[in-house]
Amino acid sequence: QSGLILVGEPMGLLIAQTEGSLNNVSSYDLAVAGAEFNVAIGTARLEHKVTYMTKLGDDPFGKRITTVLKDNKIGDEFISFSKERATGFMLKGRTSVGDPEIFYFRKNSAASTLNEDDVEKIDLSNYGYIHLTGILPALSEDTKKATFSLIKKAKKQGLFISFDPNLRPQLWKSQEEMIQTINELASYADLVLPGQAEGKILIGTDDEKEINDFYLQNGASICVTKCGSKGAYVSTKDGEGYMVEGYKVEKVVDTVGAGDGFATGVVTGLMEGLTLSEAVKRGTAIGAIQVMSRGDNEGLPTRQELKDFMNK
Ligand code: KDG
Repeated sequence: QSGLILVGEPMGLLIAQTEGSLNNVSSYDLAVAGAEFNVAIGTARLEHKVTYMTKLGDDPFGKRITTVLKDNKIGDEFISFSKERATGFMLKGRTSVGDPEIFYFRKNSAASTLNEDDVEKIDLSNYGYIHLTGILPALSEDTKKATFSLIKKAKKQGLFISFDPNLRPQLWKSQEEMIQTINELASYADLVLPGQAEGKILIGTDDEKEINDFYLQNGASICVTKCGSKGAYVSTKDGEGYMVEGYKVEKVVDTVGAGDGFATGVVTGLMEGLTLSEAVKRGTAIGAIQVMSRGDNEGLPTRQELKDFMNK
């Protein structure tokens, strides 16, 4: 009953080989992306039982994603293929300052058709943990309903639910709908993992203590707000509150995926029975390792790599 289950949209990822606007880039490296997918890979690299559910197109991106799942020994029993719809993909720019430019080709993708019937099929009794993000409900009305029915089912069955808001304003019809949906989903979670900038949008403040207080009052038992290179601020419903310092990174290569690395660290830490502060420390370590790598998941560490990094 200890495994982790994730549901989300994986995509082909084209990473620009040169800096500058995506409109002008002419060569790309091909990889795969997806927030929940990244967490699945990170969790599998740390040798945990993990299953990932999605719908893929019957196309080269879809096939490549199934290969990555197999190579990483991620459970794929809930993967289905659509005959009519394609696997989504995205372009990612290259930059030496701030976040890279992102452009999605995912509207009406195969994964956007995941619906309540699909998640109804999952037998959650084999899992102790579920990790969800705010991306899945942003894809379509179907995925929004599916996310709610899944989180409610997980709650009823007593799984430990972690939730990362992962705001993607480009995917929502309106900012209002985004805020309302994300905060409502967060109310079912045991652990909420917002970023400071997300707090500003979701509740109107980037003060980490205020963000955590909001999500604790909203229903969570733990809230950890990511404060970039400073680390992360932890609050629990028992009244604890403390900062866990981050790791120094020599050179930030690409910020995308840092939050997924962080979630991987915290969730696997809790799965292994580490203390909350140790689990969050692991989160900051994997987040730091992630920003040093260009891909969204290639840099995710094995157990030995993580140990070496944390001991350095
Ligand atoms: O968190 C990283 C993700 O943003 C990336 O891998 C792709 O899922 C993705 C998205 O929607 O941006």
